[in-house]
Amino acid sequence: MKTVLITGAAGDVGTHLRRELAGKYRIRASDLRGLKERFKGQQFMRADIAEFKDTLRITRGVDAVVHLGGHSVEGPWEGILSANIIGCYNVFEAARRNGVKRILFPTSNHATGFYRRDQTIDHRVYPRPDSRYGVSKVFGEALGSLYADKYGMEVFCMRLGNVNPAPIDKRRLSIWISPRDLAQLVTIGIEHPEVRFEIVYGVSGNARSWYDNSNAARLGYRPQDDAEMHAAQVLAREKPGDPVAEQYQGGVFVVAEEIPNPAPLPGKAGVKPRRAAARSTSPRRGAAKARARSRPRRRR
Ligand code: 15L
Repeated sequence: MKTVLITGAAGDVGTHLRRELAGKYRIRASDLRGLKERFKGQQFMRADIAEFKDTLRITRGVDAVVHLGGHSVEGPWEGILSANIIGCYNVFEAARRNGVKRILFPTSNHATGFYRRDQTIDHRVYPRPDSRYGVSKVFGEALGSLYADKYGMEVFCMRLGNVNPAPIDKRRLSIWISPRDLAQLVTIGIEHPEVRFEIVYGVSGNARSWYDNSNAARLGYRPQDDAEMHAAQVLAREKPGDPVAEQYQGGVFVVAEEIPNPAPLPGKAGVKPRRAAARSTSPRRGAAKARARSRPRRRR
């Protein structure tokens, strides 16, 4: 049985994945925080991925890494720099030094969030991040590409939508992925013999998808779920959103400076969403500027 390290294992996505993969792999779960839910036979190692010596310790002796750890939403640059840039580099470099070939990098729909909702994009489009968080995910994809080309590592990037038992709003009807579909995609990422460097979209087989996910299909992905079965319920409770955010695949990430952290550290309250305008001295001018900034000049 393969040993798989999951970083960020205490978060929502990590917990869904550990539940789905229990018994299938020898899981080494790692996080800065303790695990709220534990599954039989899964080992826990506390680690701060911003510390290189920690990443060297947790990547020793594993067959594959699923690197979920990091800041999972838009927020202050300092946090993103340390968790998603330095932390991501540490995990790749530590894996390389420990001879771990296969890395699954859960990137995000926010790496391409500034594509419009009337566009269908595939894995070959130029990244259009919608946030500093999105930029950090593009960094991870680029780092994966470097480590594949330069060091022969096998890197599987999954641009995840929203992992949840059910879609929570209209935007998520297009980007939802069920925990069991995520587990199927992760299993392909661990097992497929021909992974060198791949980008796929981590979404279920949603009728409203914005993605041409043929690269995932080529590798054998056959999603079992479709958000459409929840559509009537979701749309019935949908409230009108920000008109700018509504145009783009990334939604509120295209206008917000901070998004509440869905999984704040213990003792730290999640931040309230903050619009770009909140940083300006003149709220009205700030709002106009933020809107102008959030409108891309070109359409790809
Ligand atoms: C993400 O990349 C985040 O990690 C997750 O918390 C959700 O906000 C998701 O995107 C989304 O777009 O719904």
